[in-house]
Amino acid sequence: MSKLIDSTPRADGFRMPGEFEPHRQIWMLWPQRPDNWRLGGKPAQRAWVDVASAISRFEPVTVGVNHDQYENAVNMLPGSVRVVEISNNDSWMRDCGPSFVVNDKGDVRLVDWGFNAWGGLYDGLYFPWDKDDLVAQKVAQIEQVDRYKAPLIMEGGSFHVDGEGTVLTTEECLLSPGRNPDLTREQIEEHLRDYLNVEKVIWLGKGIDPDETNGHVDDVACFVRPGVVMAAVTDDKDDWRYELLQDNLRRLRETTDAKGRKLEVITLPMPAILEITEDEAWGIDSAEGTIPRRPGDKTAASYLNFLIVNGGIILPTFDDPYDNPARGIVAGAFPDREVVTVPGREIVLGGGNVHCITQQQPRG
Ligand code: KQY
Repeated sequence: MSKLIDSTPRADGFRMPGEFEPHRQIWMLWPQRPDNWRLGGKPAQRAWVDVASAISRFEPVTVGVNHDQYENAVNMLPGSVRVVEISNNDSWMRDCGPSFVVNDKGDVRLVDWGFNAWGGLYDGLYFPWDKDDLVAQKVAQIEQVDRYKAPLIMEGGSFHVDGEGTVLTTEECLLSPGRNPDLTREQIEEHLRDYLNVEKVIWLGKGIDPDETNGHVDDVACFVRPGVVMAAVTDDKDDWRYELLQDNLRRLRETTDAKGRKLEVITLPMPAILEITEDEAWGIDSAEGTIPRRPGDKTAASYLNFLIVNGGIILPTFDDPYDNPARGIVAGAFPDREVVTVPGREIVLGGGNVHCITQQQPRG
């Protein structure tokens, strides 16, 4: 049975673990919507198979899928992947899915955030999003874990925790008018404290995709382990992202975490700005209420959008000269994990990457 708990993780002694802590499994959602994924989602489905196969080398994977794609997903995915029917509007499990929390006894519960497709009717990316908004509740039922409903519109890609009381996020996203316009910064911080059980909120400024997620942090910074963060940078002063990435770097170098530690910051280069080609844009259906994709549109390609799994890292690459240097830096930062690369272009055409399409469930 999964109960809705009328309390908060903080009050009950639950905390969200860092992504680098041991997992029970990874959750994903199967892509299919033709106004976001080109050619009816077929190339994206192949990319999902690559990602799910790479993860299953390290830990179990469950993929939620709409009724009409159930059989296809079962046939395309490796037999080791569990496929369950979860109706959804699109495939961003990081964002519409739950955030799991654990206590010292090993119990696991989850937090169900409000989801409004990255900005609702203000600047959201599609309408409706009602199926996505039920995904966390369905995961709770499937896993039989109790659920907290947070009074906050927020996506999993908009924050990272260190598991020791610190959360990293961006002002651009969490203070955006399309999410919680009635809440002050202080009230948002209070909710983060209560539902993630953290003491310290580190506010970065901006992310690299203002029109997509309003600047999710998971493209620009993450925790490697408590006290150590990785931050995306570019050397190219003509790149529009240069200044905002430098600003984030300054903030990280100047701050301390919940334990009072100064952060060690490892920098990771960005790939060159990756644009949608005419051919790629042609394959995407145009639909009212969905932001159009045009040739020349810039994507949010970033190596930082990798996923940490048990014993491994799943790193997107882009046929870019920085692919190998980035791989080397990530491998050096995580010496006990094997870095497995997957092609990231097809996923980023839809607006995110490996981290955005996955959600970890801690072992507890
Ligand atoms: O977390 C993400 N990067 C999701 C982006 C959603 C894009 C929808 N087209």
